[in-house]
Amino acid sequence: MNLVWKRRWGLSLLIAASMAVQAKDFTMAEIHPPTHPVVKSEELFASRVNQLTGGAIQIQLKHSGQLGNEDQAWAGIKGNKIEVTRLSFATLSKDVPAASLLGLPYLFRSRDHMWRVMDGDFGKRIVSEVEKAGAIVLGYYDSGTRSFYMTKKPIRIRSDFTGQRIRVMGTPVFKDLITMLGATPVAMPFDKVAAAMANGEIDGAENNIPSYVSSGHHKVAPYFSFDEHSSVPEVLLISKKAWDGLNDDQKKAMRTAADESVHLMKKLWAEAEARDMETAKKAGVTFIEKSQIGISGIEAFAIKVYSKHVTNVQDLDSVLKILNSE
Ligand code: GTR
Repeated sequence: MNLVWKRRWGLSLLIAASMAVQAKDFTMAEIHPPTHPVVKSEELFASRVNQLTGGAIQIQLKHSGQLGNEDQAWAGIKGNKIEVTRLSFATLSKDVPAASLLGLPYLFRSRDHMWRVMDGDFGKRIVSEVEKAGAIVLGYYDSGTRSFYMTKKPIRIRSDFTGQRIRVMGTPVFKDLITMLGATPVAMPFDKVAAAMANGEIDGAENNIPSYVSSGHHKVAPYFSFDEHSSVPEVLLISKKAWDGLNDDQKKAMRTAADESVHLMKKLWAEAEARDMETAKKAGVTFIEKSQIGISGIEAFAIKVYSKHVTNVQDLDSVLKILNSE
């Protein structure tokens, strides 16, 4: 080998070595299975990050709860065991005060209202509180509205809650909502709910349509009442430590990939809701439309949680602004 070739060879070895040093392997946790629309959106996110960073960042998506439930994923982010995840804001409510407000019943009048709020000042408050808790918000995913579904009889009026045991996410707002409605809240991780409904430990739960169907809950709880009591968006996060280790181009690539993924999710979400409603109907689910439900009676009890959970001036200001915003 002559000197010029030796130099070129040495240089390419150096470049390869430095790329190997810089390549980052990130792990991403997700509880949902591939049949849930969010997993397809996350796959796009991971592949676009890989493409846009020229392979310098590889994201291994661990779906179907391979890494545990959402509380464990959030603990993994804070403890720097994993780098990326998607969570319900309910999971963040202990560490992110603004997140618990998002669980307040009947807070948003429509999905468009919710998106405007998340894209406005309240969204900025969330971003800064999440950062203080140890993570960077990359985007918000659509997750529709949550409604009640029961194993033996439908919810139509407020008194239908009496004596029922209803699963909730482990956050105070959701627990208190069930208590205010006259039922007993039972907090448990999402992956335990189908079995608990099948063995009678609980009488029902609440969720959006794609989660209701992809988890198989529709097979054991065939009475779905569209009361749409809450609309909690979900969040795509990266740990602060992982974020701080990225250069500016990589950060930009992450944001672009997240935007594309959020955009795809909006489209997939609408498709999944329509498709999963059909699947549920074919499986024998009875849907109770909003017009067949005594919503105002239910709402009157549900909103009692506001006085318990909106207790400081900042939260009161945020909630009033949300309620009064277009
Ligand atoms: C789903 C949501 C999850 C989790 C789950 C639950 O709709 O996507 O993040 O919040 O509900 O009820 O635990």
